[in-house]
Amino acid sequence: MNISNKLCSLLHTTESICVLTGAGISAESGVETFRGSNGLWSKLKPEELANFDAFMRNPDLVWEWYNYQKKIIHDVKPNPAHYALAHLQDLVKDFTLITQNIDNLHIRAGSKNVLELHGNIERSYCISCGKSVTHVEVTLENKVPHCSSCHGIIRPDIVWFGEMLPEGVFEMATDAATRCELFLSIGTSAVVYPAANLPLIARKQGAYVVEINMERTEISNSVDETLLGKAGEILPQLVKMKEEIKG
Ligand code: BJW
Ligand code: ZN
Repeated sequence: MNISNKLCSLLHTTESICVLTGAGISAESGVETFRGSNGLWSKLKPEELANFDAFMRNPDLVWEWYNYQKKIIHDVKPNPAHYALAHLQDLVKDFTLITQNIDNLHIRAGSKNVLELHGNIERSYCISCGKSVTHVEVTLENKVPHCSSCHGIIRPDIVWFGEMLPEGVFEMATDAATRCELFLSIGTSAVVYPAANLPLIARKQGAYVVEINMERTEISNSVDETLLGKAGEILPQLVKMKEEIKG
């Protein structure tokens, strides 16, 4: 792995790291990414699934899709990139992990206080009374689950296009991006806002911003360093370097 002297010396000294992850970090676990030639959305149109109007038009179809996704996610395991980040949280005083992923794999790997910008497929809530539900029974005959309190329709706790991010979460993410010394943007195409603003906010506030991705992205020209390759190979090496420094 080729890293700059600047990144090497920052790894030595920094006690403040903020990380943003996207679908690419889970690719090596077997979860498909969204964009790109083999991404989920090369086969499915996001506008038919990933917005509230689409859900209200055809909740059966949307639930069928998320149940299928849930099963895939349930059957996969965190990969070395998830575990490396879970370990990194113990090596610095100020560590924040922000994810756009809904797959719960960071938490399963042992990461704590994860800021989930786009929700979590393990949770659902009632669109009428807001009650949150952790386990929904969805049968084939009755695909749309209903609330046990008010009989309203239950929806997955996932942030679709045009929806606000969970209250307070983006603010905490912005705070962490603003105060960190090193910001890592990992496995995200950086095209979805407001998440894509976080690396830019961090850089504006003086952080050193490093991107880890298989290919260059929308923000490659705006970051300090791009490490091209698999997150599952690069991250364990970076974290090992930090660990060795700590002794
Ligand atoms: C690897 C790898 C390996 C592969 N190692 N790397 C016009 C301009 C600007 C903004 C907007 C606009 N029109 C609308 C908006 C706002 C909109 C938006 O950003 N749209 C853009 C797409 C244009 N944003 C919103 O609507 C957000 N809300 C909002 O703004 O609220 C305020 C508001 C409210 C009301 C009105 C107006 C404003 C909400 C966004 C919610 C996003 N939700 C989704 C869908 C979830 C549904 C589902 O899961 O099924 O979340 S979209 C989808 O994209 C998902 C992801 O979290 C998100 C980001 O994708 P990500 O993670 O970057 O994945 P990919 O696939 O794109 O990239 C993977 C990368 O990994 C690639 O680069 C690979 O190379 C790399 N990779 N293997 C390392 N092994
Ligand atoms: Zn209800």
